[in-house]
Amino acid sequence: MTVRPEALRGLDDFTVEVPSWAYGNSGTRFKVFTTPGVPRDPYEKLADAAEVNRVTGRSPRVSLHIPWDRVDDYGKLKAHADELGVAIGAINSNLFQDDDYRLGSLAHPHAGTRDKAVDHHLRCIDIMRATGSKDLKIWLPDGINYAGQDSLRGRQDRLAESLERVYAAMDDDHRLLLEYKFFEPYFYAMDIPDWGTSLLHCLALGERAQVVLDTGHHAPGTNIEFIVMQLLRQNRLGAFDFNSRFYADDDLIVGSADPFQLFRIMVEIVSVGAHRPESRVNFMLDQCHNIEEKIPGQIRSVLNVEKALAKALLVDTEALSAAQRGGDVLGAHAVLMDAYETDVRAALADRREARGLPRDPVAAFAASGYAAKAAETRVGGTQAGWGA
Ligand code: LRH
Ligand code: MN
Repeated sequence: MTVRPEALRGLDDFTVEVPSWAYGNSGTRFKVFTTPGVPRDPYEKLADAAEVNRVTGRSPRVSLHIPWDRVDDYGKLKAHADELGVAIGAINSNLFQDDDYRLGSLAHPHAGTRDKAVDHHLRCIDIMRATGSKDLKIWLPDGINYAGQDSLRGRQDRLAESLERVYAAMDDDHRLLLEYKFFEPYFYAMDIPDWGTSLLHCLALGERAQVVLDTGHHAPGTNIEFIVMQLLRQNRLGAFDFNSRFYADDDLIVGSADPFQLFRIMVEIVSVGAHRPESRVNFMLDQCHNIEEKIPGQIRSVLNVEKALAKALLVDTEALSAAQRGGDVLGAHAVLMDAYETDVRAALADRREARGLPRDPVAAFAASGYAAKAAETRVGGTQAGWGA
């Protein structure tokens, strides 16, 4: 299939949001590897994220995680972001690193602990106001490890009440993005294990509560694009946390483990125009670069999402629906595979060049000397990230 430039117009205003924590050290319970030049504070994380945007022209927002990105003056951090040409994106709360939350946070049996967790979100909402962020992203790590440990229904009722208090404290132009995960850090039951549970809580809260789909948070073999379709049908797909995995929540580079799955997800997105900014679906990355260079890893991730969307935009929708209507099983499948098997890399490089961007962003970053300069100048202090 030849790639007609006009077929890729759907890429014009498409953006990806990158996570501040991808630039810090990360690892597994076995080891956290450190590398020279890793950022030591949110200011340096933003600078690294701005490098990704400089060479890809596609990632103008950076998600923050609180307290990992705590600073004394969020107005100053916003001004720094403005100077770098990026904006502060979703504010992520953190309910998974506090001893008080051993038995839960927003769903905890004790009202005092729930109050503490709700209060953390009120602080996050203040940070949204100071940074111009419109999205409060809550991944609920709560759950239990043994049958009978707590009432499954009681936890849902307490969670619903806590979420209502957070939602009520938000401004009218704020969104609450609720992320689910089928296991870890608890293993018998997570309190928001799946898209259905997140959706039910969002429907109970109101219009501005939307579901976050993290591509690493499903049981192996789950048809994720089906969930994407269903959440779009309900108008409740608020955001993606893109990454990829072979087994569990591996947080690897999106599209590296299963590029065909990413393409199938983008086909559902394009089929209803949800790739357009007005859909307000926030396409975010949520990854950790444990062994590979972090900025090149982020650049490759943004390019993988761009490439998957480009292939999805090539699907001959007329031929597809004709084959589907006609019950032409293999014909319909072939239409999709034609688009997927089309090499769009040259067309994307041409598009970048036409927009004054490097044809090869990875090579452009390598040639910039940015990494060597960071390793040279970022001496002293404590590197950000796990184990910091
Ligand atoms: C939980 C999660 C969540 C973030 C964290 C960094 O696994 O996906 O989105 O808070 O990773
Ligand atoms: Mn996530």
